[in-house]
Amino acid sequence: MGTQVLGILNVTPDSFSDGGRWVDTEAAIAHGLAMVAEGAAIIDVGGESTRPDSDRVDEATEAARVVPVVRALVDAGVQVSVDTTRASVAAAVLEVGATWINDVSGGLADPGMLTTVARRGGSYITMHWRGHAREMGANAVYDDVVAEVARELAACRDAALAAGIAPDKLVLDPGIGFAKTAAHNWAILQHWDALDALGFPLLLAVSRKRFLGTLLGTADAPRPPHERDTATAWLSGAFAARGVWGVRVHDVRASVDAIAAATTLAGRSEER
Ligand code: PMM
Repeated sequence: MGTQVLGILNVTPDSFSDGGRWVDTEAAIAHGLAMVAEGAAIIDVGGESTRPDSDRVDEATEAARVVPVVRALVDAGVQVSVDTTRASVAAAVLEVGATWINDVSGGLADPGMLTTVARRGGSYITMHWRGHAREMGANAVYDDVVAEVARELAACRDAALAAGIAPDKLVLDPGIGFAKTAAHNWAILQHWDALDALGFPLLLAVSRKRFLGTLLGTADAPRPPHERDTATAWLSGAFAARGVWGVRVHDVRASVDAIAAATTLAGRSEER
């Protein structure tokens, strides 16, 4: 199968790049469907911002934001993922037909998460994580970021499998930007083979992230989030050409196009 595009649908007032735009349920559903029309295979719905320094929302608020959107997208025949670290939210959205749980804590934030997903037969994206938003800056300390991220992600993989999540329903993500500096992010991207060696499909999630703003901006002004889509799409294409399972992006059309061009150039397009 070719690289999947996961369209980001943040139903939050404060996400770093699209916060506030899709808080209204109807607007969120319409945006999800628009991303499907552009070629997204999965819509990743989030009700809690993971932006560095953001505060947590309570469980009821998070569920109230995402459940109606998930239900409507599922009813429309869309494959839905939900970005949550909470087992209760995972249970609620799997109940209304979500296929994927995208857990940025890799099962570490909520001790009930892995068994909840396993019991309900959910598919699971497990991400490398070192603490909630307010703590993660202080945790961006590594001797060898590639080796440590690979090792810690392998532990998440093993915990998910031990809890009973099916091997064919597991995807790994190194968590670009989570407890990582720009240099750490680039090192991980440059040494992606260390993640391929973990033996599972991988998700690339770089869309509009701060390290791209730093790369493209000036010393005192990073490029704003909405002007990071060309670099995001280029990375989608480059990683699709080397067989990445999926890319999680805001601008679906740009990545779909970049993936088509890059995989054709690399001779992989017959896999699409
Ligand atoms: N990044 C964000 C949110 N969810 N999920 C996964 N699996 N990987 C990520 O890197 C990731 C994520 C950051 O916030 P955004 O939704 O505003 O991009």
